[in-house]
Amino acid sequence: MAATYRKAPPGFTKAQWEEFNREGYLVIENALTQAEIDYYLNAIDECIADDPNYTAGKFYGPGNVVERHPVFTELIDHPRHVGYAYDIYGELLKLHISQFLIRPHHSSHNAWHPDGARALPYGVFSPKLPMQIKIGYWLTDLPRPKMGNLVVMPRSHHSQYLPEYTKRTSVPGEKVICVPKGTMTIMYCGVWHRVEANESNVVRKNIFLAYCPSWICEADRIQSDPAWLKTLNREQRIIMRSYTYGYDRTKPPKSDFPLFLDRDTGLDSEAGMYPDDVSLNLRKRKVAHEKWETEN
Ligand SMILES: O=C(O)CCC(=O)C(=O)O
Ligand SMILES: [Fe+2]
Repeated sequence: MAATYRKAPPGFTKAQWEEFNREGYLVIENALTQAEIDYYLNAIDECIADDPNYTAGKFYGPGNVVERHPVFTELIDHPRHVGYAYDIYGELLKLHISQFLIRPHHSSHNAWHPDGARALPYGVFSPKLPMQIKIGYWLTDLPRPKMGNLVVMPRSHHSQYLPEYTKRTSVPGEKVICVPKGTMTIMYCGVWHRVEANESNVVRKNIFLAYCPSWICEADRIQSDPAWLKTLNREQRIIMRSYTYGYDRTKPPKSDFPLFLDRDTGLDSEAGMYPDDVSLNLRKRKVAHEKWETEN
């Protein structure tokens, strides 16, 4: 069968990777056109229209929205962002969580925390790299603080402790993310963050998609609906990692390789690393940051 595999879409530039690693987050303005913003806002409206769990004026943040609306399904492997996640998790890429968040005036909001495991954080095992990243699409203008903004503590992603953990207090050095609609953010899971109170009359709306390696547990599902999985393209289905045998998450079946071809070489593996008889699912492939490291 002729290979119909896709090349990995674009991801981090080296400068973006350095900034992301240094600061713990990245802000990319003008990632969405107005038409795309409206497209996503409309999908949120369609989801909440018949949702008994949604109450106007209250915080709402359902998970697994990729399974809920075809517009969000498209985001699983959307070429606007999936290359960034692929640059980190490579052939074992998995969707960790998909959410849209609605944060109206004076709605509940969270306190300082890092994402991921708390009692034994990911950073203990992975002090150099994020075990989870969160892509944010911002659908409403957030020009100033106190609009339900995401607040991060830059450069805190390698710290296991923050004195203000579980508190909502403002901390010197914190960065209130004030961005125009259409902005995309990428957050390192270990970075300490909280959410501002929303004292404005703007209802903050955004989408989050987190990615992780296949062997980290998913956050918003155990398995996906098999009938829904059948409607997905190959890459989307793989990225959902809806395996029935547990260890497949760690060692996915042969048919799930390659997820993508190398964006530069167009190849499914690196030449000269293994004898020909070692199959693709058993071959380690370098991810982008490993390649940059060897360049230095
Ligand atoms: O809504 C936000 O800006 C961040 C929410 C958050 O911290 C989380 O979902 O883990
Ligand atoms: Fe969080």
